[in-house]
Amino acid sequence: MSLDRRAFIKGAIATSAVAILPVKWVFAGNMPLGMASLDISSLTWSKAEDLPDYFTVLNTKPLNAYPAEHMLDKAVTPGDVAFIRWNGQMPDFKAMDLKTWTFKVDGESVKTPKTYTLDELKQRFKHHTRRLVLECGGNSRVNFFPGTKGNQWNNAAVYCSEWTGVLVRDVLYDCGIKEDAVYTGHHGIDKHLSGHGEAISRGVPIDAALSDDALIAWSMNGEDIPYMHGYPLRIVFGGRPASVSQKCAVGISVRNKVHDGHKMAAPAYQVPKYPVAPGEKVDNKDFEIIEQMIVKSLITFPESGTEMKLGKKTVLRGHAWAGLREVIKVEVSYDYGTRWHIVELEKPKNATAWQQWQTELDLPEQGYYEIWARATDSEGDTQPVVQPQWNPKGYMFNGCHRIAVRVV
Ligand SMILES: Nc1nc2c(c(=O)[nH]1)N[C@H]1C(S)=C(S)[C@@H](COP(=O)(O)O)O[C@H]1N2
Ligand SMILES: [Mo]
Repeated sequence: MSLDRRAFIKGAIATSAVAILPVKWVFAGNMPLGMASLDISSLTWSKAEDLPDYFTVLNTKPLNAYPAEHMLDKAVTPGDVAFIRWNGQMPDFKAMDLKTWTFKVDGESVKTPKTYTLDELKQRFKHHTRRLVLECGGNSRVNFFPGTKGNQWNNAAVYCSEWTGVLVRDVLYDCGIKEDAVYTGHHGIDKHLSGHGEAISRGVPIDAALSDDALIAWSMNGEDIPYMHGYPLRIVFGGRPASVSQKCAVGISVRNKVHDGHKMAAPAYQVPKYPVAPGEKVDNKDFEIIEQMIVKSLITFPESGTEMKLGKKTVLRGHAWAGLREVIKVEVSYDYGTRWHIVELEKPKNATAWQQWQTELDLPEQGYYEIWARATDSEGDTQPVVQPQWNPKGYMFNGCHRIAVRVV
């Protein structure tokens, strides 16, 4: 992005100067004098109050908010509908200075620690663009029975945007990695709610950091990263819990042991090593880190609650993804899983991007229906209908997504 669109949008809104807008502002003349136009760009949102009211705000300290599932209908998720998750204080975005922003590579297992400016990262390494699914480990938590503590996400704490940056691998190799490297640790600028220490600092096995699906990105969907999603630089991994995708990133440590940053210890972002009964208490020593997300799908059209006309075919569509695997089949049912119908499924744009599916529905008679979708991955794993393995923190719920429609 050559022009600073963020500054431009703010300027346009502040002055309401119709003449400088690059697009035609229909009915601009009808706007009452002195009224400011709505800010529709997520680029400028910097606090909870800036979010449009189609977000459900779970809490503001820290800020966590999600949209309705049908808002994720597009193949590439726009910044203004992606869920928002902060673990601690939000950074003072307006005080950020791109000229002095640096990214540091350090840790026991790096050969030569180095610090890069944003310009150096952009100039020294090859640029890559990838669609990557970012899914919170606790996405869909609201569906678990018995319920578990934590943010009660609906099924929309997931999105797939297009990220541009450099490969984590290229930067790590530029510094050199010692033989004993086993893990990475990611660092951001945001502070713990107490004001002391990092809000969150998670990492991945070193092989994951050296893969094709790990970026240090400065752009989301071809523009600056919206503040809420990690401006000005984000470490992004597809297919893993989104907690490893550090926003407002300032560095990576190459570690000779599993990273011990904040929220690495059990039970945060961990599940029991063995199956437990729903509601069972589990000792912290019996947890293991969630490294990958699992097969799942969403119905994004039509919106749940839609009325359909009898005898008129209706499009049904959505997305499916499977962590580091590929989805090979999506089926839908409108009779509570009695019969499943295979639908059209696209290949992923790149590994760990979500895949689009669609079909035409012809519901047999008037009345109420539930529509269910389930995806199957390249290893034959599929989504459970009721609920997956219950776990104390309510992670990785991948039961079928359901919507309700009425035929009239
Ligand atoms: N700096 C920073 N990065 C972070 C977090 C955070 O609190 N601070 N939260 C993580 C978690 S738990 C999730 S689910 C994702 C959310 O990304 P989003 O806000 O773009 O949806 O960011 C991850 N990266
Ligand atoms: Mo998360």
